[in-house]
Amino acid sequence: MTLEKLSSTLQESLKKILKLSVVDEVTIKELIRDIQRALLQSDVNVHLVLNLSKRIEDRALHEQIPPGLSRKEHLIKIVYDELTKFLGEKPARIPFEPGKTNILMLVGIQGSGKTTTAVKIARFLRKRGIKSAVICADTYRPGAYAQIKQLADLAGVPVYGDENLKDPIKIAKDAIEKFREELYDVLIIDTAGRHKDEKSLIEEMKTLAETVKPDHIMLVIDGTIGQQAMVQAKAFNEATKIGSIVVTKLDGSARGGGALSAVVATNAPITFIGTGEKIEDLELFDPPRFVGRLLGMGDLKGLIEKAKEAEITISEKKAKAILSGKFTLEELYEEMERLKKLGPLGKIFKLIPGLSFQLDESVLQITEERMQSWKAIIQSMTKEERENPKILNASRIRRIARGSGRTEKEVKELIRHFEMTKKMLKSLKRRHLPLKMLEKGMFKV
Ligand SMILES: Nc1nc2c(ncn2[C@@H]2O[C@H](COP(=O)(O)OP(=O)(O)OP(=O)(O)O)[C@@H](O)[C@H]2O)c(=O)[nH]1
Ligand SMILES: [Mg+2]
Repeated sequence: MTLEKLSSTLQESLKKILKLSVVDEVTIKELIRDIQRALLQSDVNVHLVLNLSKRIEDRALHEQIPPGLSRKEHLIKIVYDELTKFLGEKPARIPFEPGKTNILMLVGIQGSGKTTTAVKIARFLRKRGIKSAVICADTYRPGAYAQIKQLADLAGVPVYGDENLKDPIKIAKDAIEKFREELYDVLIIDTAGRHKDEKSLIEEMKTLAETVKPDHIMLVIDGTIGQQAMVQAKAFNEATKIGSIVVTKLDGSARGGGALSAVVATNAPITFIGTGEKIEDLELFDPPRFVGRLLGMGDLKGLIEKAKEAEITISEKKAKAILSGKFTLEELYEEMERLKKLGPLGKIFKLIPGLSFQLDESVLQITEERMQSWKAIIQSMTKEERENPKILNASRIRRIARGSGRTEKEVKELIRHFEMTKKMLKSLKRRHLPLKMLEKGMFKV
């Protein structure tokens, strides 16, 4: 079961609960069985699943329901709480100590995403004012230096490597000396993934770590590999103390559960997750947010943070107004223009609480061309029309079409789109429990 499927299955199970008029012991047990099945099929380790479900069951059956909450709300909150506890309750921290050159070493098997992640992390840190560079200590993979150089150049990240040297230790030492003199804050060492066999790979990592003495070792795990993740994590952890884990490829078809079990196996937290092939597809791992998304609750904070990164401001007030369906045509346009700059709209909309529950795909198919056309149409409207599109009758539509050089069909399409978006958001506001819980401040936003 992929992460996406896990997410929709969990959402389905919770929706089933929301529809019931009474929640009793039978329904609680049924929900727990649904959750167990979904987690097992996503490769989460069986012992972990049993522990987790036992805790949910105990609390759901015996805990007193806090005042102001219905039994259903309480049950959903327990599921959310326990899943969050399982992954760590606080957002990850960047392993970085100011005032010195921090050395971060990435390890992991072939193709797990080390090279890509090294550059992604360096870029992530540089964006936050932390002077970072990458070091190519992979002397096995043909063209390893060329690969990392190309990625690093693209991201504006300094890189050190030597194609002619076969000794990763010498390369790492030279690079560290050079960058230390230049007062770098963080150096990220990309290491080899391919070797004669896994044993000799782990042996090389051990020697490298003993000589270079990194401040922090990150294990990079491919989020699509399932149960093997736990075995791999254990093997690396025995050789070199793993400080934290990066789970890559948590986009598309990732099962994710195996990687999540690896977290528990090594007792190391996840610091970052990779969510795509592009250099900016990296997120600091935030368990409450992750679980919120998994359960379809989305996260307002995620949206606002993303907006910040793209240097566009969406105020929390505005985001809430949009979510409550209180916005005018003009505002809809402005928001879309902003959101468009943040990358694929679909990705952004997924961050909005509850929206992933009932997303109408056509709402997201907004091309540059359509935006241009809408801009012209909105500009041809009177203030009154923009604020209250209900008054748009046939003759007004004809006038607007003529004034904007667009067809009447396009004008109608915009109005329909607006109404649909508004309706969708309103119905969410009315029916969507998690959103209500968000407002009550039950989730950290
Ligand atoms: N979709 C997706 N692809 C990723 C992600 N991270 C890495 N990849 C892809 O995975 C493949 C392997 O990534 P690399 O960074 O070369 O992996 P590596 O661990 O350095 O590989 P070796 O050096 O051969 O051990 C590349 O095609 C990357 O584009 C991710 O988060 N999402
Ligand atoms: Mg590599």
